[in-house]
Amino acid sequence: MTLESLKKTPTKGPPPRGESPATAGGTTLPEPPPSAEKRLLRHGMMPHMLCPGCGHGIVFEAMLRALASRYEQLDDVAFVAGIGCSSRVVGYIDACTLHTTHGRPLTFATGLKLARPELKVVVVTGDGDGLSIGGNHLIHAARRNVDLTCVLFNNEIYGMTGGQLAPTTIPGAYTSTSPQGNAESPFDAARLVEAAGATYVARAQSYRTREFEDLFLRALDHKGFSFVEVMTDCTEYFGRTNRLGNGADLLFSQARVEPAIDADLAGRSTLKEVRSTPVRPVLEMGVLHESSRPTLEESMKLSGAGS
Ligand SMILES: Cc1ncc(C[n+]2csc(CCOP(=O)(O)OP(=O)(O)O)c2C)c(N)n1
Ligand code: SF4
Ligand SMILES: [Mg+2]
Repeated sequence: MTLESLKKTPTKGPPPRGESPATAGGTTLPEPPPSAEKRLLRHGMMPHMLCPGCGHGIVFEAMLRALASRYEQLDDVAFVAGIGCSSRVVGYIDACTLHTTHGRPLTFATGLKLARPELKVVVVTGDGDGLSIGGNHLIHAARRNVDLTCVLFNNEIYGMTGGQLAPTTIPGAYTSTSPQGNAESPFDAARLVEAAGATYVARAQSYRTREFEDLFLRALDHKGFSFVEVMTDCTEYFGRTNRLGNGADLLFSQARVEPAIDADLAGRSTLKEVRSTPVRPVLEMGVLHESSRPTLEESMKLSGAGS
């Protein structure tokens, strides 16, 4: 291969400074194809507002990857969210998105689904949005078995508003409203919605995005109220206040669900700190419940229900 031909061969990586991708090396290069998940982004909304290392970004990218594996465009999928850093991510999806009021995305989503049963409706909520102010709406959406998918980003804290105690904060954790350590017991969100009547319930971690993608796609396929709780990390408030290290350390702390990884990590300095401060519980992951019963739309005999 000659030097000349090498110059014309598109190479990976960014072009040298001052050169646009289309003219790098004095040769007109084809635009690199966007990665599948980037195709579904609203590029005009960038840069996004998530902090560096925030687990929400990892989960969001995984959501987009899963969606991109199934949809060329999201014309028939609507995303509804409440308020919070987690809820904010729907604003970055190139689809019909509703950024609603705090705790109420499931009410808007229920109305949308009843009015347009042919749409696939996905709710994105946080542990504060979905379990605290919006907890009542969550149990009733599950009870009604509305045919929609709810993804709850559980970072065990109110991230957006400065790190207050959430109903999922683990005992002993320091937050801006529990300076002596949390004295309350947390909700098990997944078991709560299962008891309320949800027909698909799963739990995943930002540490294992492929598993999350799989569980999320199965939720989209499910007829009835499907719920995916995904454990993620607020580096700025939960991580920093509890001295749990950076985003990578927090991801490792999720790995404790695996006894072999736990044993390996136990000797590492960052994890020693995890053990002396609140220890995160080892939660059951995967599909926790799956059943079948008529959806609200079917019971109401709405045309388009079940599509
Ligand atoms: C009626 C109302 N009450 C309170 C707030 C303030 N508020 C905005 S987001 C939020 C908590 C969000 O927590 P979570 O859903 O866990 O999202 P995170 O930022 O952690 O992803 C609160 C209390 C609000 N916007 N509206
Ligand atoms: S405040 Fe926490 S949850 Fe919000 S973007 Fe920053 S790290 Fe993420
Ligand atoms: Mg939260």
